[in-house]
Amino acid sequence: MFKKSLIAVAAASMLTLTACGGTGSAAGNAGSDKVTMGFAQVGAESGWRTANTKSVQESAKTAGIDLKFSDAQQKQENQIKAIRSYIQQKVSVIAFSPVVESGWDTVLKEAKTAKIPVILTDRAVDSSDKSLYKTFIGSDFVEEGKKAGDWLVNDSKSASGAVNIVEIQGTTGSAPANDRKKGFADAIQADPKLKIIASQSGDFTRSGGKQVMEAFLKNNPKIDVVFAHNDDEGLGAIEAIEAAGKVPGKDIKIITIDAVKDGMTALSNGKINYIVECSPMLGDQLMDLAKKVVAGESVPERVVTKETTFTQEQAKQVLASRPY
Ligand code: GZL
Repeated sequence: MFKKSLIAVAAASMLTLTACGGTGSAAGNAGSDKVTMGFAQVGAESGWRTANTKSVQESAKTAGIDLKFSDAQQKQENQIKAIRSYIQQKVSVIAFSPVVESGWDTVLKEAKTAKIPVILTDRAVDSSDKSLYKTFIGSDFVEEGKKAGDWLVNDSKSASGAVNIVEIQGTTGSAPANDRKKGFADAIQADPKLKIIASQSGDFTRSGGKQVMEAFLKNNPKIDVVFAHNDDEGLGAIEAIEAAGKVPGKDIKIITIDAVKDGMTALSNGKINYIVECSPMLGDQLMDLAKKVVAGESVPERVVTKETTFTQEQAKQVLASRPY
């Protein structure tokens, strides 16, 4: 009798703990067919990230997936903590955008041991063990950097002397920063006039882009082009260029990546010269992949998002209809 009541109390306290912890449905995932997803987001550093978060949250609702969401303020240790908490909560599936490429094997092995599948979204990890995640959905960042470089090679054809480029990189160690840098550097090798004279991280933020550009302007008398790894850094660079009495888009050309509303507005106003799109609208595909993974269906190892590029003329035509 005593043993039975002890078990009953233990079970009740478990449910109470779960319920009052507000960290998930009392049933957790055991026994219910509702899919619960733990999503560990990078942060809220850019317009792209805001649009991506909105896409994930709205798509989860539409898909009937119970979403647990965390914002890591761009700190890897916070993402790892969030993933560990999702493992404790026994979610059906974990999805996250790794803020940097390295340092994930330990926590991903913990998820694997707990038999919780993981989906990488937006950014990749450099782990050699592909069994640690089911699939990676996101852009081809090398291709994005190449598109930016190819445009500059074409735009600089008629330039007579050296074309001095300054590069405002994304978050140090992140897949988009590493790969966009590589794609751009490879592409501009086509023309020896094109030289990267300075390169520094602006951490994908507008304030970071402004600070880095202020330093570039102070230390480099002749800057012809800014290659910023995202729109927000480019918009910060515009502030610094204007404060220095120069005309962005004319005295100093600007190429960015993302194509969020503020970037496209600057492009249509002639302050940015070219934008390579990087779509944040990954929510629907992510939820579809999550349901398949939880159901044990096979999914492709890699899902590359489709995206395009915009000139100033094209931005003017599409700006009003842009969803983000
Ligand atoms: C790219 C994404 C990058 C964006 C930035 O997929 O990870 O992070 O280009 C964002 O705007 O901060």
